[in-house]
Amino acid sequence: MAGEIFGCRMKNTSASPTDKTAGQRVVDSLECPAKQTVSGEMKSDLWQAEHENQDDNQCEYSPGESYEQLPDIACLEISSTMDCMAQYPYEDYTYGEFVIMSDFVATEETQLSLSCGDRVVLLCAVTSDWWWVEHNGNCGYVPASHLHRVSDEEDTEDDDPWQDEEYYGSYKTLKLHLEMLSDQPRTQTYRNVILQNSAALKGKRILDLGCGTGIISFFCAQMAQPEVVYAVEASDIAEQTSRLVKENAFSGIIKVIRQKAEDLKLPSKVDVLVSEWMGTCLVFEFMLESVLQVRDLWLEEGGIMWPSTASIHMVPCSAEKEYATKVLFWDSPYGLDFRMLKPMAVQEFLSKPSPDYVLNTDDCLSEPCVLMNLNMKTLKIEELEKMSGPFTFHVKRDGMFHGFTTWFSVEFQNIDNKEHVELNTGPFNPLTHWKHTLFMLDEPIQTHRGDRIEGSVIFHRNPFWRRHLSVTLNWSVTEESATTAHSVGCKVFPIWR
Ligand code: 6LC
Repeated sequence: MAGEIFGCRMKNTSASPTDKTAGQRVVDSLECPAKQTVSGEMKSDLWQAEHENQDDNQCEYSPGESYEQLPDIACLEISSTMDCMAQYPYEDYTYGEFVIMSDFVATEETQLSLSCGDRVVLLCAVTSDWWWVEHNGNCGYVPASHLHRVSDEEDTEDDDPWQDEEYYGSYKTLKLHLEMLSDQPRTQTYRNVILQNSAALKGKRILDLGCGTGIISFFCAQMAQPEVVYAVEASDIAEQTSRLVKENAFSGIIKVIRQKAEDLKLPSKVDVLVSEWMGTCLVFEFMLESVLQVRDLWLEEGGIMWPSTASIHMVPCSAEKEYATKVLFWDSPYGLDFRMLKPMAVQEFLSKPSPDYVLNTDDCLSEPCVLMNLNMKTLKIEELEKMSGPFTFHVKRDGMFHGFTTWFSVEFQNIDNKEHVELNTGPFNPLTHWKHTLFMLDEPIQTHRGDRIEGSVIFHRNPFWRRHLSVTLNWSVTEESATTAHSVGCKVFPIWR
């Protein structure tokens, strides 16, 4: 499902607690002391995440530089840190328990190296970026961006990191199913896969995970002659799917199972596991985990996974209109000087990606690249925790570099031959309901033909909110003849918690 549905209509509910001016500066280290904090409830209908990005989350200094500004509290008694807290303006960040969102390797003696999932106690929010914490009796600085509060709510037993109620609740009405079914490139691709493999599917046992209204199962029953299709669906829409199966006289083949795939019990393993599990940035929603679990439990050795592979693509791009309407707007609305609001605008509008972006191919500054390629037969669930890929782009024309756009593609390997069917959601293919995802820099960079844009992307799965992730982008821009970059930056984008 596209980001538009799951969590993409975010609201920023608070302004930055600091008056720090946004915008990237050249940094001499790619370690990102970005800051992202989140709170709030899921809004059930559109599955909105309510975020509070308390600060701009783009690097604008080197860790060394910021460290020098930190008070030397290494020698403070813990008991005095409450006084310390009172002196600092980060009231939201009171003494309390936090979890480490992604690995942090200390580069200074006063910092603590911590691993994703470690729990720490915040002793003092010293600056907006560096917090003083305690972990197993040791104290040290950690970038605030790596911390996520363990609220009382999150501690309670009935708090669900998978947000199943909201998640499945959003699939119980027709709205999202209409959007998915109306997406021709998506739905026709699945249809083509079944059609091309109809002979090979004869007598096969098929499992359609997250069948929704059952469209893929219907294609199988209509165009192939499988032994059985298990149509597994956890949301209430399954009731309608059962009625549709009866109405269309496929009860002999399609067995609707209203259950979470994780709780599935089948009489035997299946030959084919088909699912449409892809979300914003491919993995958001992490329905992929359910698919992998079911693969490991219920797919025959040598069975077919559809999709068989998935790739994440990216390109650096100009986004003049986005930048003009969201940031440059504040230069002189109605002839007035509103420039002082620009840092706030950057914080409010550019700290999260735009999941409904439609990239015009003319705005691509280079050829796109594949960041990551996942093999559905071999991918392990643990590998979803942190996924990364490097990139090198060769700028093909002069232009403003406003950010990066990502999309995904999936391939379906044919059963009987080496051919495959592809669904590519990118700007060079027909638009799908997933659209494209734009990640904007705080400030655009003028680039020229021949420049190199290099760096890496890291997807960190949220250790609490299991359907969410953050995307860390590190980049440098180097002129054709130069050996050192003229611009380096880093930014962390939550999707959506
Ligand atoms: C597809 C989502 C559908 O899959 C939607 O109807 C949802 O209720 C169902 N679904 C998701 N996870 C499971 C699961 N673990 N067990 C059973 N049904 C599930 C569109 N979403 C994406 N393509 N991302």
